Amino acid sequence: MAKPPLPVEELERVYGPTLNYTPPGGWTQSAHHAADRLVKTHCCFCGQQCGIQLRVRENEVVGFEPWDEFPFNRGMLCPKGVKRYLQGSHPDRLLDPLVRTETGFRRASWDEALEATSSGLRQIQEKYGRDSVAVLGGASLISEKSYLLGKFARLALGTRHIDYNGRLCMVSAGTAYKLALGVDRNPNPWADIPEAQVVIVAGSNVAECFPITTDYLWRMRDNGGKLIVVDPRRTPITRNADLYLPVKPGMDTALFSGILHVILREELEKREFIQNHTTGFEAVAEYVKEWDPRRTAEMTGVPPESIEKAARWFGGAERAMALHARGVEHHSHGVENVLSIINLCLATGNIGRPGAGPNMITGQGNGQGGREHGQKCDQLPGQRHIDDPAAREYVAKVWGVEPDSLPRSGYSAVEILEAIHRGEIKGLLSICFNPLVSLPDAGYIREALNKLEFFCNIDFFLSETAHHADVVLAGSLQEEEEGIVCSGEGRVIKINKAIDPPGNARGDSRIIVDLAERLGKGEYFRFASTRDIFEELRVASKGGTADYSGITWERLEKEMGLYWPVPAEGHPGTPRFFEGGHFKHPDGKAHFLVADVKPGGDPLDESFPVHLTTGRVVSQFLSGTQTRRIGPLVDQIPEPFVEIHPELAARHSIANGDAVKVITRRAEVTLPAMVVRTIRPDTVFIPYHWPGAKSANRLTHRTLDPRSKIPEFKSSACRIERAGAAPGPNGKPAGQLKVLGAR
Ligand SMILES: Nc1nc2c(c(=O)[nH]1)N[C@H]1C(S)=C(S)[C@@H](COP(=O)(O)OP(=O)(O)OC[C@H]3O[C@@H](n4cnc5c(=O)[nH]c(N)nc54)[C@H](O)[C@@H]3O)O[C@H]1N2
Ligand SMILES: Nc1nc2c(c(=O)[nH]1)N[C@H]1C(S)=C(S)[C@@H](COP(=O)(O)OP(=O)(O)OC[C@H]3O[C@@H](n4cnc5c(=O)[nH]c(N)nc54)[C@H](O)[C@@H]3O)O[C@H]1N2
Ligand code: SF4
Ligand SMILES: [Mo]
Repeated sequence: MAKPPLPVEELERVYGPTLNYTPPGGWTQSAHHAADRLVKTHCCFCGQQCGIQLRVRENEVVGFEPWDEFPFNRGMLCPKGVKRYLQGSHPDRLLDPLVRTETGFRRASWDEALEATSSGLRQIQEKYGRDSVAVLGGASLISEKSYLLGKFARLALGTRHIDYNGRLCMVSAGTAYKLALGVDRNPNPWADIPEAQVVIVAGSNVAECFPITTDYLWRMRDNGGKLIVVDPRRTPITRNADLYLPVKPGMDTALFSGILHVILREELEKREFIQNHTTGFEAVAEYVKEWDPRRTAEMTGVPPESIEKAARWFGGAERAMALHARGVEHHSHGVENVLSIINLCLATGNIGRPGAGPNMITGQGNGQGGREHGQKCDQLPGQRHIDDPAAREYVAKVWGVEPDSLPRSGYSAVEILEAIHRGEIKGLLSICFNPLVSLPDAGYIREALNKLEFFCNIDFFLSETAHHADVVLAGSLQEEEEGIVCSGEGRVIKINKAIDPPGNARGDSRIIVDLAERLGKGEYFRFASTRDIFEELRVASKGGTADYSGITWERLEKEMGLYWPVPAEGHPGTPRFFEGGHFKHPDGKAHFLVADVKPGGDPLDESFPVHLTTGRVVSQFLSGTQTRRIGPLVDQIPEPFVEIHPELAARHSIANGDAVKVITRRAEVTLPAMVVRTIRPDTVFIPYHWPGAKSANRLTHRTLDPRSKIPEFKSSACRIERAGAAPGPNGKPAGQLKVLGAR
């Protein structure tokens, strides 16, 4: 029985004006409201987790103030952090549970909505078996909630299938670090960055996505260090870079193999380190032999001189770092790409010291913590593997169940949607995830959502995905429940509660606990507060890789965070990993692993001769559910666009602002052209924060990295056509699209 999404007009009838809302008196007014108190906490958006003080009056967040003492950002914030406080009082905020009717949603009581959810899920399981229901979580959730959700899936539902939206984000990096170094955590604290003599930034638009990291990079350069940027686009930080390597999308492994080739040819490697602390070097050295600068240049589009210069700088430095984000990781060979960066650092002994090491830049607010305590399909708390007998035994004991009763590992996020599409999974509970906008091949994802027999979504706004739900449960914003997250540095920090959920909205954790009760498993979920959940998480993580047992909320507040592992209460925490060359594999060594250059899953051909890559802009966050509702952020960049190099534009008679049709093997999307010299002439770029007809993910494909299961968001094959001079956003000609200085 296919169920169409409910029409938006119906939602507007229930929830008043939506995306065009302006608060009475304008957007800045509430910043001037008098506040009763200030609450020290962290930004709800990216993995930098800047410290911020929320200004609170009664039960409303009315503004913010910088928190100058928090060491990571020292009061600095980006546009999203500054405006985040405007979400809570938005008229779209879900204040009641909603239940689907023939024509739209209607408000329901909690009793009715929770009963409909528990019976909806139970009936499907009774009919089709336990694994016919899946759970999707998210890495914006505090760790207490993600721990709770993992336990809920395994104990209350007994399903194998739980995964989370971090599957779209950090998993290629996490998989590669685990394979090479034995642990999935960022090795260096950010305070190390200014100490480096050379920093490579690969596949990260740091200025727009991690604005505070820009400050660390500039301090590195002020200290005399050199910045190398690897990206098909000259992103804003590239303006001050010492060397820019304009890599072709998907070709990072070739590029890093070429750089390592030159380092070995010129004998810049650190033999003693390799000898004493690593395995597998010879195979990697043999592999990169064929990647001489000429061949590398042909494959990557990076000039041979630049490859040699990068190699000499990196290989010649005492202390060098390589920071990478989704540009290298969002590929069907994302794990190889990251391994090639780790190999470079290992060969030059750049790891385990201040200013030296490979580092992943974490994306989501709790991108690191969200992948440690059990909401991944293969994981139990403490970064333990769910199929490891000792891990099963330990966690089962903490939970008071038999090890055999714990399900085994299940499908990852995209695989869950595929199983829904083929009818194997029929019921879904999803929280903090907007797959319709964020997963690749949106047309296919929509078909899958329409096939669900029962779907419950927990969110504080009605996301595009929630339009497909049978029940929407009004959950909580980050500032409405207290708990912990782990920032990109590996620093566990405290999120403080500023207000109660407004209206009849409820804390996410309470909702999940209530559902467990109604599913007859309440005895395992006797949590009166998120503090109770945290105390159990500490015990459940004890002895695991991500050991939080020595962390207390009091210590986090007093010490402004602690880097895990913290295996005992007196333990100082672990800001830097691998000091003295001690790695986390049983043999204590780092493992060189051959990173083989592989083609992408959607290859170019005559009909689709241009690379399409996707990503972000500074003023929007992820699928945009939150930031598309914040007026000043919308004004900054109102609409998506296609970045096109003037040469490619000229070939298709496209002028800046013209409507351009971008066509892939799956769909076509028409957007205004932004003609810029800052992108490779063989590549176009679209930011992905918008839904519907403007959604970049209608164009992308579902090929996954076989090991990390990450989708290949960064490389699809497309062609472009001029579709006329179209009017742009707000009725202005698209040519007047407001752009960032860099473009
Ligand atoms: N403003 C803003 N900030 C955010 C977010 C947001 O939505 N908005 N999201 C947060 C999250 S969850 C994440 S994951 C991060 C993402 O942070 P980033 O990874 O920095 O951002 P992206 O825009 O996805 O992609 C980064 C860069 O990869 C480049 N790229 C594309 N293909 C390739 C390739 O094959 N090789 C290389 N080397 N580069 C390539 C793109 O041109 C782009 O400049 O940002 C976090 N911060
Ligand atoms: N084409 C393309 N697609 C991409 C990417 C790309 O670069 N290109 N990047 C990918 C990456 S890196 C990421 S991280 C994903 C993100 O993918 P999504 O899962 O779509 O991320 P969000 O937009 O954060 O969606 C989360 C939903 O959870 C809600 N939410 C946020 N916090 C909470 C909370 O505390 N409680 C509850 N109950 N709800 C909450 C928000 O309102 C939102 O509706 O997108 C991926 N998709
Ligand atoms: S850099 Fe990230 S954490 Fe800091 S204010 Fe901006 S979005 Fe928030
Ligand atoms: Mo992400």
